[in-house]
Amino acid sequence: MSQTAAQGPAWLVLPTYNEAGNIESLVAAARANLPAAARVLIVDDASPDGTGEIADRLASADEAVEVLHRARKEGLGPAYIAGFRRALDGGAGLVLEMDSDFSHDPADLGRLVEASADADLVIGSRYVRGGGIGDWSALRRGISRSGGSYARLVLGVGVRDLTGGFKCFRREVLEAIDLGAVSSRGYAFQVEMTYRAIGLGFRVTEIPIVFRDRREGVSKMNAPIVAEAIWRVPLLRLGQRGSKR
Ligand SMILES: Nc1nc2c(ncn2[C@@H]2O[C@H](COP(=O)(O)OP(=O)(O)O)[C@@H](O)[C@H]2O)c(=O)[nH]1
Ligand SMILES: [Mg+2]
Repeated sequence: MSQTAAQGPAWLVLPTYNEAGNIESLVAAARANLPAAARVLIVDDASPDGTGEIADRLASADEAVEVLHRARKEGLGPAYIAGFRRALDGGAGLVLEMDSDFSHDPADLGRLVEASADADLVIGSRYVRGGGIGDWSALRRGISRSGGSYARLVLGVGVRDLTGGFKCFRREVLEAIDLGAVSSRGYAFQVEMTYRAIGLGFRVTEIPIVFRDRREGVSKMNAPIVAEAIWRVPLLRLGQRGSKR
C-alpha cells in the first residue's frame, strides 16, 4: 500500500565530533543530492578540532544549513535526539540521518527519500542483496556483522542492518517514539530507534547501500560503545515486553 507524500521538507541531521576534514565537502555533497527545499542540521558536540566553527561558517553562507551546538560529547544518541527535536520543531516531514565522514554516500540520499514514499522508516542496509562494505578492516566487519546478528536474534526482528546509521524517518515515527525515553548512546541507539519503530507498528524497509571507510579523521568507536550495545539489546527486548501498547 502506498502512502501520501511527506508533509513538510526533508531535514538531514549530521552529528559531528571532530569532522573538520569532512564537514564542508559533505554538506556540499548532501545539498547537491537533496531536494532544494531540504534543510541540513549539523549537531556538533563542541569538537576540539574546530568543526563547530566550520559549521557556523557554512550556515552563514547557506540559508538551508543550521548548526546545533552542544556543550560536550555525550555520544551519538543524545546528539541525534536533540537534532530530531529541532527538525520536528522546524516542521520536517522527513528526517534523515547519516554519518558525517563519507562512510554513507550522499548520492544514496535520493533513494532513501524515494523509498520513504512506501515506508515509515527506510534503512540504508549493508546486509541486503546489493549492499555491502567497502574498505573496512576484517575486525570492524566482524564486529559489525556479529553485532547485527546478535541484535536480530535477541530482538526477534527481521531487519538485517540494525546498527547502521543511514536512515530516513517519516515525521510520524519520531513523533510517536518517546524520544525522552531513548537512552542509548552509541550503536545501541540505532538498534533502539529501529526496534521502537517496529514495536509501534511502523513499516520498516531496507534498501541496499555500500558503506565505505571514513574519508578523513578517526572513528569514535570504542570498547564501551560496543559493550553498551551488548548489554542494552536484551534490555530493549525486556522493556518492550514490559510496556505492551
Ligand atoms: N555530535 C556527536 N557526534 C558524534 C559523537 N560520536 C560520534 N559522532 C559522529 O557520529 C558519526 C559516526 O561516528 P564514527 O566515529 O564515524 O563511528 P564509526 O563509523 O562506527 O567508526 C560521525 O559523524 C561522528 O562524527 C558524539 O558524541 N557527538
Ligand atoms: Mg564512521
